[in-house]
Amino acid sequence: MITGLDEKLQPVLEEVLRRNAGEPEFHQAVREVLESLGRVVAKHPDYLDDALIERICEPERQIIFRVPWVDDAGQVQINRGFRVQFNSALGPYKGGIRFHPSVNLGIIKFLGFEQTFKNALTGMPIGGGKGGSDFNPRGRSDGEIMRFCQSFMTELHKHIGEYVDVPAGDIGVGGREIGYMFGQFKRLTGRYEAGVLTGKGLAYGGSRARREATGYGLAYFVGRMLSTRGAVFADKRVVVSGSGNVAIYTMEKVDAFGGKVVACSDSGGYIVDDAGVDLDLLKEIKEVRRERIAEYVRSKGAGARYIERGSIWETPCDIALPCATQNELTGKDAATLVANGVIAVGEGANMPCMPEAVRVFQDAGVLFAPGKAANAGGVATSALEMQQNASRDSWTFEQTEERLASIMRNIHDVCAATAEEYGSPGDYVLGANIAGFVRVAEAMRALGVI
Ligand code: NDP
Ligand code: 2IT
Repeated sequence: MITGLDEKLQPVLEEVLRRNAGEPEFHQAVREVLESLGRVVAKHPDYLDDALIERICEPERQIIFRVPWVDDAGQVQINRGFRVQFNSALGPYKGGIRFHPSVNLGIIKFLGFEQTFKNALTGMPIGGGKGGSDFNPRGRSDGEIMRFCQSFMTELHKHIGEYVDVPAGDIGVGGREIGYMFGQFKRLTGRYEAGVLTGKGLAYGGSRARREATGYGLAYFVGRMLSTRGAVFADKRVVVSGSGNVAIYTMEKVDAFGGKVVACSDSGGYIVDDAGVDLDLLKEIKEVRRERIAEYVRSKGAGARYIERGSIWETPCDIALPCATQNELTGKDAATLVANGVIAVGEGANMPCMPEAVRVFQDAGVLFAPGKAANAGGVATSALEMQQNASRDSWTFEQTEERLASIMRNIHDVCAATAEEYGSPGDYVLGANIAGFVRVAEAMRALGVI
């Protein structure tokens, strides 16, 4: 007997655990969604028909391949590449590519599963997928990154396309890597198929505001969530973990909303700057020089401090925004945040809060925004990039950001309304899981048993 799960969904989870052995992150993601679905099947038992939920938990296709490349010393290196095409009921598979040494099949499956519901929540015609490699980009030269990306795409190009599967960035994959991958796709296929990848540079078919979209979208979502309690970002102390794409543009929008970001991190440690993190300096260190966060304190001088390792969540704050990676915020961290008076938590990363942490926040009445709703602005703007590519158009920054803001308002309101409809007002986890599920399930049902 699995606790917290509706009796009728027990065999579904048991089967997922059995046939996906050794994939704890995938188990965690599936379990969290199934826990929310108990109320759906109680109201609409027909969702139990035709193994619909079992099919949603099984990826449509999983591709694993060898990625050989030559490093600067002339040595041959081997990595493993993945693309999991999870669900195409709503549109072509869509989701990022992650380059990080921790990548394995279970990680990519958890991300593809989450992506399916996230993409459904955007209301745009995109299915769910994810890819990546256990390649570690840290310390690699531009030439090595390029050769790796070219080798990765040499296999991946057989499986993607504007109407098939549209990858983008994620951890370790930003504008530079997307450029190298698009270049190799174009060379291999002889086609300028701009809509095959998103997150492209503005020089060759990218969308304005895509780089900013995940972080800005998170700030819009959390801002609207705060407003349900009459609160605002202005004058709040905010802690943002990570210092990559999502973290930096979250900080930029929080700043614009009048909040004060006092801490951020990378995998080596975190910095605290009570005067407010200097974003120009942070961008210079992270985006241009590609250095470690410790460098911030050396460049900034007095006032800022660096804490090697340790938990960034010990920094007292009103609002916490985890934007680094999965399971980075434990139950103990959540208890510390609650003790320090946190009022809202928003997930910029995918599944950064461990299940115990989510329970601690919800039991304490802290506003909690789950990643599949709160960080959907990135993929939503990717879909806007696909629209611009398809119509051979290019929109202004303001126009694109306005669309993003309206999509985030809509996702927030759909999650809130769904939570209310299912008897738990203010439970955004339940609202996001149910609203995402219903959209995917309805499309799958209409398409027959496929
Ligand atoms: P980046 O590679 O730009 O930045 C990642 C940041 O997180 C870096 O500061 C990195 O530190 C830190 N980090 C990564 N792995 C770990 C780890 N194992 N332990 C501690 N810190 C770590 O990635 P993104 O900003 O694009 O992605 C961050 C999160 O947001 C991920 O969960 C991603 O899936 C999610 N996301 C991204 C979207 C996007 O559009 N890019 C959209 C929606 C969600 P270091 O440099 O030391 O490794
Ligand atoms: O997790 C995510 O939503 C992303 N990494 C962005 C995916 C995309 O296709 O833009």
